[in-house]
Amino acid sequence: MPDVKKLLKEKLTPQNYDRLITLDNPGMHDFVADAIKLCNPASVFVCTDLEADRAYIRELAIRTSEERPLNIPGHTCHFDGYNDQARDKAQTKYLLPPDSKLGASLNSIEKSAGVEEVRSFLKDSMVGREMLICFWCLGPIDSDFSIACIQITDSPYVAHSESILYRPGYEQFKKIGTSSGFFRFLHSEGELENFVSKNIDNRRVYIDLEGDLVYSVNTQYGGNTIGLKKLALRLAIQRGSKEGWLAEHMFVVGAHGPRGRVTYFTGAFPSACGKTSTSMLPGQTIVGDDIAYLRKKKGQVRCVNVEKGIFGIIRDVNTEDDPIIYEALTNPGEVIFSNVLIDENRKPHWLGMGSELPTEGTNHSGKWQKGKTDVDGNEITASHRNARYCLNIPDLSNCDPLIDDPNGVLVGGVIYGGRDSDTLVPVEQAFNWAEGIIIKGAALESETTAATLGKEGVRTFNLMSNLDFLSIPLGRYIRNNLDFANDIDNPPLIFSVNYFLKDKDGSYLNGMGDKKVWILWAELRVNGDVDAVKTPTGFIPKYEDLAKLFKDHLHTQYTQADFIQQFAIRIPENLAKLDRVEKIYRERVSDTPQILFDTFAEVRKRLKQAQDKHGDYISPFDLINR
Ligand code: SPV
Ligand code: MN
Repeated sequence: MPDVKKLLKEKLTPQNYDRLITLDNPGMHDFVADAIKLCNPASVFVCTDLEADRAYIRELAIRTSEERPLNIPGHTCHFDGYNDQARDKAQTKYLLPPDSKLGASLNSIEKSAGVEEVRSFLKDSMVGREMLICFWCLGPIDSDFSIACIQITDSPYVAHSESILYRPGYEQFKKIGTSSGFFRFLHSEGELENFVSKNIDNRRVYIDLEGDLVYSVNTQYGGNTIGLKKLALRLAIQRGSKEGWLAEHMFVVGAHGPRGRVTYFTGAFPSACGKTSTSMLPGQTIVGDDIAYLRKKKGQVRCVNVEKGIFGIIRDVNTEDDPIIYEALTNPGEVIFSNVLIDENRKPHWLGMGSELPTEGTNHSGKWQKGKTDVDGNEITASHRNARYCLNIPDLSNCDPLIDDPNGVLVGGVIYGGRDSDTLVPVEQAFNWAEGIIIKGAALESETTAATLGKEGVRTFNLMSNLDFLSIPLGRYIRNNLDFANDIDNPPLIFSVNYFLKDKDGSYLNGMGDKKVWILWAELRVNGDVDAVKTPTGFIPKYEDLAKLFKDHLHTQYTQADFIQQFAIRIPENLAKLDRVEKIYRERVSDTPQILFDTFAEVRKRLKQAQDKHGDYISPFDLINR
């Protein structure tokens, strides 16, 4: 018997060994054997697609105190360490082989040194613990979009989260036979103290693009550990680039237009900028809220949600702004809360939930009472600003019926959004695909949020909201996006949205609910139902179309003054944005396609011509009929 099978036979119970060997995939067996040798677990559990196996993982999460049951059946709460509350961008790196280049914007480490370092942290990391071997599928099962994945982890919380977020993959693994084209993830939370990762200084997330492999260690926060989420996105961007499809940080929503028409939109927004709430807009249907793959099929762009659950920000989920999620979070069903406040009755509370918060309880800092401060003297909020919930989309009443369609859904429009207080109008359509990719997507900026470690509120460049996850040079990524529509007769329309425009006093110009109108206007545009006003940067709505949408869908009166204030073209701010972003491309992105600079120059020229004619701030009414 070859060494690998011998080792597996020694370390696994007969049942678990059979489960693994039934999948006749030598590359997968090698990966498992190597992980066992390295991490040295006390036992190994192989999870199949059976409900009983998922139940075992849920129970293990409780037994190990990684999750605690809450007062509603099916609800549990998990805490990450006090300093382990978001994605660690600094310690997430590509393992770079000699002679390969990713460009200065991508964080990398020389491969042999990086492998040695991360494996030294993984060495014997699972002593005394159970290793969980899980199989999941990215994308709908049995589809051109599907990618089989194996996750090895010692965290039942990670495995439990994945069982909610992804489709089962054991049967899918049988279908791929001996192929090596699967993604593999090895995670250990490392040494624990009070059930959370102790050695945060040794937190590492290292990505081996050649091996379709990601190592993650000494961390529990989902964005660092749930392999199929942002770690797989990095592997998929590289694979899509080789195979001619796109892997994007995008929601997918079915927008419901007149006469029962449904038009699907994908949307890329940086974390915590209204992405989930756009995918959950009242009256529309959700396909996904975070990651989409786009492929061309028969001359059309189609896409899938690679997930089937939501790992969403819980802050501000309340009956008014997110009624469907609030309902799911307050009724029986499978939900994992993370980093919220738990009271003595095992009830979860979070910032912005719309009711008064208790003054004491348990949160990510341990025992908490109002006014508690951390070692730096900063007040600790009741729940963390990046606290999350994890639930199944099919459990929601607004789940789109095509969520699992192996052919994906037809993409009518693509939306780019960001947190921008002073530049872009609430919604605008790009003149064409290339200009949309360049001026809406590649020029995307956003003010930072609590979803990553570091200061909040700083304006940062984030092309296609995908910068954190790019695994190919930026110029190549832009080129791929441009070329994607080359052989498509009617590519999706591209829009920008901005929900965060403020007046001079710093108050938001729009209500949270207004985004529904912007999306429904885009739906009408995709279907050629309404005209638009031409601006130097694209097409914006006509006042009367918005007034009707506000009246019909939000039952509010939208005034001409609102329209002028929100849709004024802000020439100095738009020019400054072009300058800022162009500087980044000139200085930091050596492979920027020339068409990006040419398009910036063209748009700058149009802005300046409009400025000469109308001044710095142009009312949309001044642009009509010209
Ligand atoms: C995001 O931050 O974009 C998320 C959550 O969707 S994470 O898993 O942290 O990436
Ligand atoms: Mn995300």
